[in-house]
Amino acid sequence: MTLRFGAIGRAIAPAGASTGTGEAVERRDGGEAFGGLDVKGAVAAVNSEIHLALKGKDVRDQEEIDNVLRELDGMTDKSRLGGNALIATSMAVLNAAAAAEKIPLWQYLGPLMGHSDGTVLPLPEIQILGGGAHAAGRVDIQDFMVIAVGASSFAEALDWTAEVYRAAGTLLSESGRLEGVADEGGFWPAFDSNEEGLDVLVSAIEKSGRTPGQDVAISLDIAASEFGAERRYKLSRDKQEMDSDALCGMLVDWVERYPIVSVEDPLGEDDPDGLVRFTWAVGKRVQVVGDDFLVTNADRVDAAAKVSACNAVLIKPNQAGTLSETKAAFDAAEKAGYGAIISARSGETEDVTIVHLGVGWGVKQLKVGSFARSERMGKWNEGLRIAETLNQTSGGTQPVDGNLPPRSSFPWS
Ligand code: 2PG
Ligand code: MG
Repeated sequence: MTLRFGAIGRAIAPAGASTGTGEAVERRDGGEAFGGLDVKGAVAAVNSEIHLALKGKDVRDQEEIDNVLRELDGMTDKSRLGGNALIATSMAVLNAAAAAEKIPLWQYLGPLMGHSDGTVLPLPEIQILGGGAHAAGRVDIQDFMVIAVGASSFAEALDWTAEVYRAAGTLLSESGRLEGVADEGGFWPAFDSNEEGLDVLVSAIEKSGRTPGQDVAISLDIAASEFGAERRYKLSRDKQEMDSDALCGMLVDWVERYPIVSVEDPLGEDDPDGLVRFTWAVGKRVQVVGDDFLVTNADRVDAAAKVSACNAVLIKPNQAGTLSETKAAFDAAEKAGYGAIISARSGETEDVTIVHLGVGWGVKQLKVGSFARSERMGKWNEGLRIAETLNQTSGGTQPVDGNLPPRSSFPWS
């Protein structure tokens, strides 16, 4: 996006391997080239139709521009021009607006969106082991993550997690269970059961010198839609097929026995009753996050809040298709008293816009995969740079506050 006076905004659309069916549709070319995954059609849409529709518009009016994009596409699922074409444009517009003001995007967003400058740095949620669709189903559970709930700053949370990641790598390779790294940089493990992942996390946290639950706690993305449909779930690693109640029971048991503070997509996107039951069972103690179920959609967040399905929402801009709709989903979460986590995708790029959205909008948690691979590290590093600027301004250390209480009273705490 080039403005009349020369400012430039640039953005790249990410892609997900485990997508919710309600997401904005990503437009791919199909056919032979690149296994059908080429995006020449979406790029052509940006350079022709979208270009013509936006020419002469004021980039400071993000909502107006996003409305133009939505109406131009004309489909509720954004499949005509492509959710990838729309979100890249929408983010480029915002980046151009900040560039025109010659200030970083997070700073531009603060006053514009009614947040005071950088009062919050999001608490990092970092993957240690990758599974599910990100590791060819090597374990059924998709993300085994940690959250440094006891850390007092963004930098400290990263330091602690780096040590946990290193400890997990050592534990896995020493026991012959390390096969490589998965899509988001977490270790690709050779486990005989899903629960082994939880044991490795607890051991890794301890090995790194931290107290599980108090300093560093566990967070899981079950991504249950990937191994279940119509309330039947097939856990290949455990050689078990379960109904909704049984899976719910297994996860509640894990919450009882392990220092878990957050569980994402515990049941399938087509199992709202299961999600309500799980939230009733553990929602007071842990964060229950809707990703595939809520797909960054304000209406879905409103509807979920009415029946208490989940108590937090994952915010992924490309699920919504425009930034205004992404913000609306976040606002709906705030209104409902739901937690929010701004998140990258498994198919990521060097684009760091989401980190700025997190700080600028005041989203309290940030999920961008593991502590490896530059498309991930670029985002953690951007957070560090923002934290440094804030520290210089305030003359102190900017705290992180993920609104996640630690968990205690486990045998090891
Ligand atoms: C998720 C994301 C990130 P994907 O499910 O939360 O872990 O994965 O981009 O494949 O949907
Ligand atoms: Mg998810």
